[in-house]
Amino acid sequence: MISERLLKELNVQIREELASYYLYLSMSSYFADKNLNGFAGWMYNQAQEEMAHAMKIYGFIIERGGRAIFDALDRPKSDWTDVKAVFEDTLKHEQYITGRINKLVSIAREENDYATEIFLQWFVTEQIEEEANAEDILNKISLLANSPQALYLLDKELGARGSLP
Ligand code: OFO
Repeated sequence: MISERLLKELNVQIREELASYYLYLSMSSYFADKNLNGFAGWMYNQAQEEMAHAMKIYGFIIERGGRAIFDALDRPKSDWTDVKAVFEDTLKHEQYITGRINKLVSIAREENDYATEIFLQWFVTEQIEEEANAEDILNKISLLANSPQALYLLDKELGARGSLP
């Protein structure tokens, strides 16, 4: 059985992952509005991944005999100054989520809950990729130097990840 303290934090994490889903959908919509459909598709697919993260935790809570609680979500930010600002926010957000995952691992250790600690390892690894992806795109955006052609090519490249619904 999972401890009350850890269950509470895992439920907070479901909300954080759903908030990530909401934020990335909002970013996707921002890009679609600017006719950057490759960026929009990339963010839409990122949002889907966040929903999958939330469901992974939901499934784990159920498996361990706990009760999942779905808390209210705040309205996500919906406007940015430019493409770069969106990915700066993405990187900041992922760094925050990494901190949350590390906190969960610490609590699992304190509670001697080895099953939860092992479960969380997947998220530890995933966060390395999440931060690296955001950093990689941010670096590419820094090289654009206000060139519309370069932005068009990057939009095309990001669109390869998947399209809008
Ligand atoms: Fe769920 O990793 Fe991003 O937020």
